[in-house]
Amino acid sequence: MSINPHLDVVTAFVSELAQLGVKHVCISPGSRSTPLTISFARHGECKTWTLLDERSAAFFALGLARSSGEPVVLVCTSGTAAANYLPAVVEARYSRVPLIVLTADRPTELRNVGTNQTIEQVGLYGAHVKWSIEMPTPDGAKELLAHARSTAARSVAIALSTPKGPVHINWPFREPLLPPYEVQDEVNTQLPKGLHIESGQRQLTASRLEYLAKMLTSIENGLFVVGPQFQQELAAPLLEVATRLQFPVLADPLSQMRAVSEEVDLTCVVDRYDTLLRHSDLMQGEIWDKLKPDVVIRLGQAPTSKVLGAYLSKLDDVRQIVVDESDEWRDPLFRASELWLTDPVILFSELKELLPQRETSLFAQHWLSLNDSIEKRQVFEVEHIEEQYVGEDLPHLFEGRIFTELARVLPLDARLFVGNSMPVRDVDSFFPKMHKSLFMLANRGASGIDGIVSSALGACAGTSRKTVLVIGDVSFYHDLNGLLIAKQYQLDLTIILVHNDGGGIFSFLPQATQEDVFPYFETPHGLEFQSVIEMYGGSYHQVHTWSDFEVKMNAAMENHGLQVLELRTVRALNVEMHRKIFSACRDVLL
Ligand code: TPP
Repeated sequence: MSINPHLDVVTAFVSELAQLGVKHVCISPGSRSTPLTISFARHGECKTWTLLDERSAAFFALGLARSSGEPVVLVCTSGTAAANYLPAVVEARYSRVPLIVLTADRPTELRNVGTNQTIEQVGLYGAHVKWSIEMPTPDGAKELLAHARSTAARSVAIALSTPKGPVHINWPFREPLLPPYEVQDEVNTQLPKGLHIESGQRQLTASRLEYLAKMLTSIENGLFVVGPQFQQELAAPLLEVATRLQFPVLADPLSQMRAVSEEVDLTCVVDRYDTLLRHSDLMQGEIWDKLKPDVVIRLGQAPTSKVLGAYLSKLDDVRQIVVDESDEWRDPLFRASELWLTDPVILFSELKELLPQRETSLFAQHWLSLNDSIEKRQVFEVEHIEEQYVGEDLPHLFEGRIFTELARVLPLDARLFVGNSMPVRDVDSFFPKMHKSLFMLANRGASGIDGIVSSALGACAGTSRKTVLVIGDVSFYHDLNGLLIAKQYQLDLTIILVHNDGGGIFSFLPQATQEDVFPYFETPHGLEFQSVIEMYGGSYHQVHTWSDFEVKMNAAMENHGLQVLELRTVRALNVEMHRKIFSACRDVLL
């Protein structure tokens, strides 16, 4: 037995994680976590990321795990270090991202007795983790090696089982944590390694599938609504089913069904529902009847568009089916009449083989031709709205146009990360459906404006694909710390910073009319970000026109490192432009 028992147990744990294919570990500095840090650093099979700020580290791990679909490990010391993981753990829980959170702790005898840097860590993340366990304090007992291996395997299995999500393992370590010692041979030789985990997705039986295929074929007017979901492979089978059935698909930009490869049929995709449905006063009489479905089939998280949510709520006499791989209740509208608890990729891949091609559908034509007319009008308005402000001494780039421009200039297979607040709403309203495969990401599990820079850096860390983040200035400010990761690891992230000096979204809300209290919401800060960006080794460019934007974006796609393109906009003007564009599109409905 070694003099110091920690490393044997932790090494057994770490080597089991590596055997099971864990590739990335994000380590923040601290003394109590020394056995974990040494073990990961020396083991050599996992890529280690040294990240100073635990809050940012956890969001980075989240971005990395979401974009790869594989579990990422976090390691930190005891105390508030562990508490700083909470926001990202919450996001991971609600957006189903696999994280393995390892927090170091003092042994039980040193808790609740006034010991320094010791807080209640057992169960720290509450219901926001799928599983949590406290390890026994390593004491040299050989059985703990087997337990450590088994726990590592179990943490991977649970993080990856449906629905994916975070797990927490609290590690008590008794001093001395050092000096360094040799790992005993028996850790590597005498125990079973690499537990094989056989697991499957939920699947329906052949007879149920046949029944559903018949049932779907008998529906005249069906409508798909696909909210945020991050399986790119769902687009092809689902859109094929939609084409066969002639069911329109209202596709959230985060559904991965707006920007797809050439071979995927986009005919049924409706991308302008947010503009169409916001005119709820016109949604009655003839238009309402023409667009009203007999059945709605919903997938993914709740759609980004508020007006789409309101529309679905209004369809309270319509049969609504929720398809989900897990039995978490994805029905915030309480309108579901059926739940199909099955893996959507498998379901639609199998269904498409069973469905005949429907010739035409008047219902689909109504949706798609209206979508077409709105799109034409909206594209025209977006291109011309700024002309109304020429001559005014204000920056007047229209924030929504970022996404029509990006649709053109983003290279094939790029990743587009959108910040919460207006970026995610603008991508919904203005990003067109197109044949160019892109991966669209955002933190929509809990929709925080924190940690977005770090999450986007995590998303670009695991790939050679170009990654672009669109973010508001308040969200950018919130996560300035995250920029260090770009400098440390020379990550190629291009950030489009929409600087309207405050929370622009609040100017759209009724709070904007309450002048005395509005400053509590809009929070202008007067910050200039150039020097901070440069401090982190980034290059900063202001953009003044759209041709300038294109030139700088193209250059950014060629260059390396952190690049920030800043657009200065004016909150009040931005609201006015959005309203003018939406109201011009209203004419299409009259
Ligand atoms: N704090 C967190 C952590 N998350 C939140 N979602 C909020 C507060 C509430 N919130 C939503 S949007 C927003 C705030 C404070 C303003 C964001 O401003 P900015 O990032 O500049 O984007 P803009 O509204 O200008 O598009």
